[in-house]
Amino acid sequence: MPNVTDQLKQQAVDPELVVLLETITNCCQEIAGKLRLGALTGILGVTEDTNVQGETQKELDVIANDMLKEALLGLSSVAGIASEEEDLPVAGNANGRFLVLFDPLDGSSNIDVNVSVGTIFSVLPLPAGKSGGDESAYLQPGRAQLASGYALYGPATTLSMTTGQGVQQFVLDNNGQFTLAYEQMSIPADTKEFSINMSNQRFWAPEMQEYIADLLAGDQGVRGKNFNMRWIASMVADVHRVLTRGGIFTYPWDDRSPDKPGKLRLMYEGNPMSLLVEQAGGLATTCFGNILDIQPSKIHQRVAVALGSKHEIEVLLDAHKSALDSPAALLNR
Ligand code: P6P
Repeated sequence: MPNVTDQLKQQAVDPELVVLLETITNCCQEIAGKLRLGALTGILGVTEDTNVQGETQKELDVIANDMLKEALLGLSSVAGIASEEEDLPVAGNANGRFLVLFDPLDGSSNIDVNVSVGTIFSVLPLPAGKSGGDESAYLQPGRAQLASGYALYGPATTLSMTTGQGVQQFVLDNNGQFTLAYEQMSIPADTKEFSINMSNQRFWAPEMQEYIADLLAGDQGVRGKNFNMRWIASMVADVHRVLTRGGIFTYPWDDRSPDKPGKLRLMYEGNPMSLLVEQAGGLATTCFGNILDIQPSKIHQRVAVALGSKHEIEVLLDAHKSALDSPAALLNR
């Protein structure tokens, strides 16, 4: 079966983009190796204590960040990178053509309890006249992405990726190769499974409270069918389940911080995942409009997210159509 390089070449992807995506894939393979050893690596946790070697203990997500940053900035094609772990973008090669954004280890609070975490990445073109050290170069709508994907470090380490020709899923095999497992991932249009952090229920907008209440009412309510719920609290794992068997994943606006659109980040969580979901036949919305159409204003800006099975997202959008002038809607334009 083909590996990532074979698949990208078969899709006639730009050769320099192939090398860039291979570089990310190789980093994900190294990150998987570190995670697999768990506490034995001596680099888990979130403390600044010294580890067994007497070195200052760094968070694993900082280590993953530094690995991706060093590898990508070493490519002549990369004009710059932006990361959840970096306050500002980091300029790369002055003649580079690509900008790479990533969340090096999403869900890292789950590492200490051995729950799946992931690496999320997004590739944008460098706009003419801009440099990779200039934040404004990155502020492009998600629809401009050339590629996006994630590695999921779970019972298997998988890599799901799109270059605009559907979503391919690869599995890390015993030879250290990501081997193609699914050529076209497809999200079922209907679902009976929703994914939300129910502990925030009292903070949601009324429209979201009503939409979720209808799911909970099951076949006794207006939906006329029962639903199941999942919440892994690791976006990569929850989105992977949606890509694999359908469902709706949502982290909506809530009034704990009314001036924030949502918890998740647009540029390196919302946009890359939304491109994958749309490429797999699903929908990705803020509850008020397509995530991929948002014109970003800040590199670390947040966004409300609801993504997954097309027909279920349409029910959610219908539930929100009377709230288009609400605080949540105005913040998520
Ligand atoms: P909560 C992980 O910290 C993360 O950014 C996403 O991966 C995940 O979906 C969400 O936050 C979980 O948030 O509030 O349920 O802990």
